[in-house]
Amino acid sequence: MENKEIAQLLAETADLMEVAGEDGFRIRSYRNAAAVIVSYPERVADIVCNPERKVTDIAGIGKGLAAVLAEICARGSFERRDEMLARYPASALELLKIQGLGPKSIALLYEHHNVRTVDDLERICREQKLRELPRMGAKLEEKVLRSIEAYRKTAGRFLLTFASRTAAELMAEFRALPEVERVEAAGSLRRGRETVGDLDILVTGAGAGAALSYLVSHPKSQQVLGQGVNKASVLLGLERIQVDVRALAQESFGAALQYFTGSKEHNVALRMQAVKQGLTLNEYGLFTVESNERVAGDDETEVYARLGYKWIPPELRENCGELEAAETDELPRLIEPRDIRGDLHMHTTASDGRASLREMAEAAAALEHEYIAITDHSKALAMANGLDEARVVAFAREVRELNRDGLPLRVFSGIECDVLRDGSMDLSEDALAELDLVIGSVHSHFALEPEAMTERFLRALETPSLTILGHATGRMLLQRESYAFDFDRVARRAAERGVAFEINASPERLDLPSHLVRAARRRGCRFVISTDAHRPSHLNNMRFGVTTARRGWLEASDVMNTLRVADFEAALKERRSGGRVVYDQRVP
Ligand code: DGT
Ligand code: CA
Ligand code: CA
Ligand code: ZN
Repeated sequence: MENKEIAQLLAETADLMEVAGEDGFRIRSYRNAAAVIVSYPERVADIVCNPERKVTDIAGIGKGLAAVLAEICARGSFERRDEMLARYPASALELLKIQGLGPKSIALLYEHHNVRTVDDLERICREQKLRELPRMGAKLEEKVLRSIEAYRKTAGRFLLTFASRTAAELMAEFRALPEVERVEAAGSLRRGRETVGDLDILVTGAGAGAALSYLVSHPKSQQVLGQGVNKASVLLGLERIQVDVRALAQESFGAALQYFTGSKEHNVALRMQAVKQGLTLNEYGLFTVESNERVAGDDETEVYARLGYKWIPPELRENCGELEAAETDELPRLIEPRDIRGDLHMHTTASDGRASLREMAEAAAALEHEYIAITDHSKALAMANGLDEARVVAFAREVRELNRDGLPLRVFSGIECDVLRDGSMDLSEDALAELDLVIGSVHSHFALEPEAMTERFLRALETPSLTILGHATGRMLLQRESYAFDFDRVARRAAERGVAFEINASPERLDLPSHLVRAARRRGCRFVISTDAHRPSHLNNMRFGVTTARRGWLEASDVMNTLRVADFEAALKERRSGGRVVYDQRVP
């Protein structure tokens, strides 16, 4: 059992105990243990099973918890959790995710109205019964209804990182089975959507049927949703992510890959084109209507070619103009991970990062970057120990010196400077001008009126030293929506000012969203793709940013950190001297 799974069992039990109004001490000790275990560097289950080791040696794990952990490792649950689940339905855990409702309110709703699910909760609010309960009111009713709406939009979806990691593990297991030939991911995962509903995996070969049996008896399978000759579906892991696996004949693999990659909208449009040409397209192949003769199927490129299209990269398959572009051979040459030569947003122990400048530089060099920018926070983020003017000036000097004495790659001095409420910068222009590069980011006052938020950005864009707008919409995937502002006005001004938009590759952000990347490109904006790493391992997230860029139709030439170090430095200098970069004329 993985640490994350153990931690989740403890945390969920603590939540249910809180609903039950139990003793706070126990609840805190479970929560504390969950936090310790989830970030513990070794597998806690291995320690529990090893007679030579004592799990109580881990700080925060006492005798009582040691017994609980032994029970979890032996049978996947523990007594306290079973008691709680006998008392409350597992769906009560879902209620805790509705913002505005605490455990006490949930207990009240359960007692008075038998509210067990989010649907129950919605009904009680609509019937205006919530307001009758002690310490609740009409305002809360409205708030809960809004929270339910937000919850439904994200419920049952997973971050792209989690989905791709889970799929990769499972696919490696399938590939290791005898007589399995091809194993490919399809669906939204293949299209690189920032969140994924379920995993769609396709398998061919004589062993494909065995892959289905393997899936339904997988140790992590929580529930089998269905098993047939050609398809099996399970809910996997404690996250209960749905996995659909299909066993296919080699001759229809290309057609199936095309069909199950979607999107649905892209497929509908493609099938209409097929019909116009006297053909039918389904997951088994492309056939003539007249004689039902197969004209394509084993290869995806051929399916597209037979319909008169160039092969379309999965990231573009959203029925947003890609078919028209593929017909006239005007698809973009999308940027690829290997085009990236540097990473321009990362933090160190100088603010809220976990590693030193040198450690980050070494990790980035190991990824074959040619350069990085160190961009710690500015002083407005006091909690993160942000830099003030004096520290910025000293830092710029330090970086100049370090570059002279043997860093593994070129380091640019930078800052992630807060854009304050009124659009002014957190640091003086004199200090900012000492640095090679300045990212302006909004980290506060998210709830401004749209007009005020737009003005805030427009004012920030006037900052002479500003190089990049960081994670411009502020969205946190599955948690927080973008704040409201007039993106188009900001993009137009950014293009005029030569300020680049960041595509923040952090899997929780992927900000800019791809549709805005595309909109900004049409306005002539430039981009950078950066990881916003707070520790060396985060530098590996670059590929998710590249995927987002691809979904926004970007080519390498749209992205500044594809430049060689000398050219990148020249571009920074040009920007500094007030010179405007001249942009290509974009095709709308
Ligand atoms: P997700 O899982 O919600 O993140 O999104 P998808 O795109 O992976 O959707 P999913 O798993 O329901 O289906 C995978 C693909 O299979 C989908 O993109 C297109 C195809 N597909 C599934 N059901 C239908 C359907 O009823 N009509 C059409 N045209 N295509 C479908
Ligand atoms: Ca899917
Ligand atoms: Ca599916
Ligand atoms: Zn930030």
